[in-house]
Amino acid sequence: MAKISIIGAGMTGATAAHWLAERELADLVLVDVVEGLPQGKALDLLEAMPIINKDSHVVGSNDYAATEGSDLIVITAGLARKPGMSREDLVNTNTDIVKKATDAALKHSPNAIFVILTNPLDSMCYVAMKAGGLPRQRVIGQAGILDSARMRAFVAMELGVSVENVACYVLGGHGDSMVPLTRHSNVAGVPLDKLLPADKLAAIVDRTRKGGGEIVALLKQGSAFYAPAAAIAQMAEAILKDKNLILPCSVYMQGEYGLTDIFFGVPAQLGIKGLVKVIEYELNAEEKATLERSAAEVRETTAALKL
Ligand code: TXD
Repeated sequence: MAKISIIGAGMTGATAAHWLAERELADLVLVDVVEGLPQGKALDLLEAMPIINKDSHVVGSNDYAATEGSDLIVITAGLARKPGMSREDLVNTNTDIVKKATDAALKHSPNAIFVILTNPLDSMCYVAMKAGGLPRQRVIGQAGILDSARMRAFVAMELGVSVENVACYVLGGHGDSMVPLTRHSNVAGVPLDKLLPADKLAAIVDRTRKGGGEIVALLKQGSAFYAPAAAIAQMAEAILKDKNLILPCSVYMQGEYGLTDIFFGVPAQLGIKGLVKVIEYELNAEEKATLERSAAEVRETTAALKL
């Protein structure tokens, strides 16, 4: 059985464990700094396995020794912004957390692939890659699957079709400047702009861009976790089953889309070694300009990192 360790047993970490346990894909380890939290959630999840007839093994620990020999390390550890905390404070704190988590996890799993969720996502991927001295194949950030899934959900609702028929592609940084590619998105092969009037399509794009904020405003505390965690499970399955599945993920740019030295959301083919390759769409001038704006934002945050 493969082994996945999830660092950070909060809302997204524990929910990812839940989705993963249902897939019976790997043995699971939850790690957190809070005493008892990963142990309690892991035990509760383990006790659910007889009910759903799955043999996923789940343990929780405050010690990285439990992660020994993991194939995949998922980092969700981090703090959310608290009142009085600037975005910069948050970046510095999470940089420190992600750096230490990467180091500690690597000591016990020197060959693991890293999937990052902690925000600001694209910059935290950069931190993990640099801190671990990892090749780009082994650090992949989750953002695009979630953003694309939101857009798919909104299109399916608007048109009254199955989500299975809706393919949407959202590229770019994980922020309000993300780039929903409406021209490439379609329903059963029919481009979205043939199915939806321009104003409806624009409203869907806008709601997608603000999708994270919509959930935060409703929850009042914390942020989305079901969908981000489901995205982690999909990435883990693509990697561990060596599916060569193409998913929108944040990966380190080496010239693709004219971008270098930042993590950025692009269609990425995932297999057993992590990133196989980046898929490049032909973009028109307007799409290129939107992508460049998004890249500039990511570049700015990444350049300000205290590594
Ligand atoms: O799509 C995406 N990339 C995002 C990202 C979608 C949802 C959430 N996104 C970000 O993930 C969010 O902005 C945060 O930066 C992380 C985790 O979000 P989550 O909602 O899971 O936060 P929680 O519930 O606060 O959980 C974080 C846990 C919590 O239990 C802390 O005790 C733990 O992280 N934590 C640590 N664990 C291990 N090691 C260290 N150092 C540590 N510090 C905090």
